[in-house]
Amino acid sequence: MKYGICYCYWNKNWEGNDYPKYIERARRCGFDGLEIVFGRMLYMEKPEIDEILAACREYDIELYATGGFGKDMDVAALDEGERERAVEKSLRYLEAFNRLGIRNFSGDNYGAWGDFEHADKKEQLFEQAAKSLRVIGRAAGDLGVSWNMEVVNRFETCMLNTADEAMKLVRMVDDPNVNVILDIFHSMIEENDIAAAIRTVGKERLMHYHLGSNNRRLPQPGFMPWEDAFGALAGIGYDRCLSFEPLVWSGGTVATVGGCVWRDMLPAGTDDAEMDRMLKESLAFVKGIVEKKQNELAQAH
Ligand SMILES: [Mn+2]
Repeated sequence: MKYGICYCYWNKNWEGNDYPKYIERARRCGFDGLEIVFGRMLYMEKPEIDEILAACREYDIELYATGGFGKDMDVAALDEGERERAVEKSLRYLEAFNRLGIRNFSGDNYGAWGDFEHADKKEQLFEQAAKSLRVIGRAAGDLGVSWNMEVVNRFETCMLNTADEAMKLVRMVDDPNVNVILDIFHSMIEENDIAAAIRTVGKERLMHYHLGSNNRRLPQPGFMPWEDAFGALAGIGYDRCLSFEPLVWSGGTVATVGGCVWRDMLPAGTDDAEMDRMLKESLAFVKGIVEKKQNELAQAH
């Protein structure tokens, strides 16, 4: 299993221009990957790209892209002109991912995030998205990128709220490079059974998995069904990335653009050292359950 951490754990804004520092910090905290938002990637100049690539090599960190598309990238747009422009921009992002050595893009990348204008035309949105994702999937395949559609809760999309809905769109697109990411925070809100959702997607299509507590703090003991989730992941033989996506900062774009963090989620006076200590503690907690579930499965066979 690989473990990833999102840049926004340490930053109140989704994006920055200091990724090498966090590539090193992710490794120091015991992670194998750093997840960063796709936005700026299209506009990065070569010196910055080179520094990021060098840091990834030095610290043996894999970079993952994540994020939600706005109205300007609505690949499910009912208007054909809008949809085609969104596809064209998506293809340019694939080139940007390739320049950064990114092979995995996960998020609300199948329509416009938080847009419910045409929620009553869900069938049409699916048709439009499938049309776009067939083109995107072919290009992703040429570059070896997996385009992973994130199942998110009802307050963020009207399209993919459950694993069943994601698999419906996967089948409509029918491309090996258009896949699924599940996020335990969203699953907790929408699924009847978190383990069944993992099995519905299955090993072949589940390309990434986001972790957070019920209030999007770090994974920690509490009432999240960690054992169910990690047992099901072991059961399908999932060995890709478990990526931590804590949204804990108020006062920046994480809070105001999608994350809805309206109160302090961190203990008062938390400094850099404490942030890293909490992160390492959380990683040890997750690894402990993952390994326990893998061992239980091995003994059952
Ligand atoms: Mn997520």
